[in-house]
Amino acid sequence: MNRNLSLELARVTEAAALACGRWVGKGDKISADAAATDAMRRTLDSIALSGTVVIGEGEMDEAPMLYIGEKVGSGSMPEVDIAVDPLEGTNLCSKGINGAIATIALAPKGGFLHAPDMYMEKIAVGPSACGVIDIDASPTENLTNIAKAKSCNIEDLTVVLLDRPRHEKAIAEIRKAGARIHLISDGDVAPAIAAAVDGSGVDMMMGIGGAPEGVLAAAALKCMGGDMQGRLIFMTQEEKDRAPGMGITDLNKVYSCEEMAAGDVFFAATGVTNGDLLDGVRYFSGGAETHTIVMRSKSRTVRFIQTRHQFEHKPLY
Ligand code: VTB
Repeated sequence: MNRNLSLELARVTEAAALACGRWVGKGDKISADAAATDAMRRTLDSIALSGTVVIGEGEMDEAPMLYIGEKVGSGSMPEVDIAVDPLEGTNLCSKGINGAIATIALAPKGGFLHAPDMYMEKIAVGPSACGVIDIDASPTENLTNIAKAKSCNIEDLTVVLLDRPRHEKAIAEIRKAGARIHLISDGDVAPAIAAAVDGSGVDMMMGIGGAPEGVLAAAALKCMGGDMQGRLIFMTQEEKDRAPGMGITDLNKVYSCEEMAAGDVFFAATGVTNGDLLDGVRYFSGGAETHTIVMRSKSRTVRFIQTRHQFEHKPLY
């Protein structure tokens, strides 16, 4: 694949972030999401690729754009699968809370695990703890192994979890083990990636969140040499019945990064609100500044891009 795709993807997430950036704190998550989705969809069509959305805004009948199966891009080669979350953390954006991002990942055809509209149990760390996590081990065991791998004490580690009753037991155990905790109200993709960035202050992200978000995080961690394991959670009989159609026979299977995002993977995310990983959109007279991370698994190059946008020269805004 053409390495220039990385920078093209940065344009896509920048456009989405700039569009929903106007909705930060306005209390309207639907309009914020629609603005991000529309901008992402339009920018994608200017890129030389033939893409199929495999992780998107929902099924065809429930999402007007970027729905699963939608074809995007200019129609020329390469043929790729696309995973998007134009606004990951719609609540965060509508309330102006830290941690909202616009994100996209791209893989060769068939590269992404298809996991629409369901939950996933996840554990994610950076390169310095690669190979020492086990989703079936207790939080204490994982923290002990991560601390050993990072040559630090458990007390030095910070774990990010979604603040949900389903995580009460894990939270209690992590506290007992001595690690620091950062509870978030939404948006577990950015902290999973932050775990792979030295100095971000995040060492591990764990817990149950969205499966599509899990696949996006896996794509990013693969590009950074981090580690992640995911297990789909089948909550209802209907979800279990859907599994064979998704090509899933073992409902308890633990997926590695590679199994969730295979092949030459590209990833980009732009901050909408500030966060551990990225700064949010900042406006100035006549324009705005965005902060983006863009990377590719083949080269493992991780770029942080600070971009100044001049609206006078960008008819879209
Ligand atoms: C999860 C998480 C996402 O929404 O999907 C969450 O992965 C929904 O969880 O990052 P609940 O059903 O427990 O509310 C996000 O936080 C935002 O899309």
